[in-house]
Amino acid sequence: MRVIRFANNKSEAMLGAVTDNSEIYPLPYLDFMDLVANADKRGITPLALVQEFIGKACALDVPLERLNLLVPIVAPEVWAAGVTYERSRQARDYESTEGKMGAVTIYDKVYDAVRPEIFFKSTAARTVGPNEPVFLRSDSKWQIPEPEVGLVIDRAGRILGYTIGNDMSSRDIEGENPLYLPQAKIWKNSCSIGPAIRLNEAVKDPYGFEIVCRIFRDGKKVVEEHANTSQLKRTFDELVSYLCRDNVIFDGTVLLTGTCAVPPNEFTLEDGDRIEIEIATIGVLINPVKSQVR
Ligand code: DO4
Ligand code: MG
Repeated sequence: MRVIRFANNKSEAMLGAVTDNSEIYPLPYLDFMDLVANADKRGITPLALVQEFIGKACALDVPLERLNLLVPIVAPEVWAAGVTYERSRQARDYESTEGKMGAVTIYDKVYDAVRPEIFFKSTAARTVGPNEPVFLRSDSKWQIPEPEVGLVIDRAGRILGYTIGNDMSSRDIEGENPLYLPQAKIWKNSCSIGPAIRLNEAVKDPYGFEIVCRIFRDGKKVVEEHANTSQLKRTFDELVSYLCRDNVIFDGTVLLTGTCAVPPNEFTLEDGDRIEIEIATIGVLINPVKSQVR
């Protein structure tokens, strides 16, 4: 069972449930956290509440592809974990040593350390949803999408569901100096999440998500990378526990869990590209790429 947000024909935001048979039911809750709060009040899981509701409701007569999907949760904050996969460590070693790999880097150290890398990624105002453009930085010549599993958590650090995130990154800015990380990671429209949230209780094995990232240019596929959350160095609970430690966390925070699919080193995004990130049981997050208009 997945939860989506979509705009109805009066352009009002609605919450919806998508069953494993792709039936869509509008839900009578303001947003995802309102659904969770109602389930908590009843002492049942969000999945049980949705199932109870759709047992008495009528499915929409519109396929998912025809809905105007919105960001599935207006996350007050998006945080991200880094170097949680061997592939991310290799890519960072490459960009920070200008390809002269060999010496031990900070990325090697953080990959092996007990404490994970957790950084601030985005706010609601900088985060876009399905089909909205992600922007390129005007001062970077090497930019890529980072396809990641996103955990939707509450203030207590409960993992409520799983979504897809794109942690847009500037490889040359981060490679020049790791202290530039906030500039390599945070700018207008540099984060995308969606298209749906798969409820935690509807996920059998979160370490079995297959992630596919495709990038299209002039209608042709120019990148296709595959990865799997079984390759994660750390557990999702471990990442959430470090994020929450001695911190203030808001309901509906999203934690991106690191990238494991990196385009070839010679690749950089261009205006007009289209990024597709797919996790079969969550959906396909599609975003066009645009230069910023200054
Ligand atoms: O260390 C910098 C960022 C790492 C990251 O975003 C990732 O591994 O996904
Ligand atoms: Mg990342």
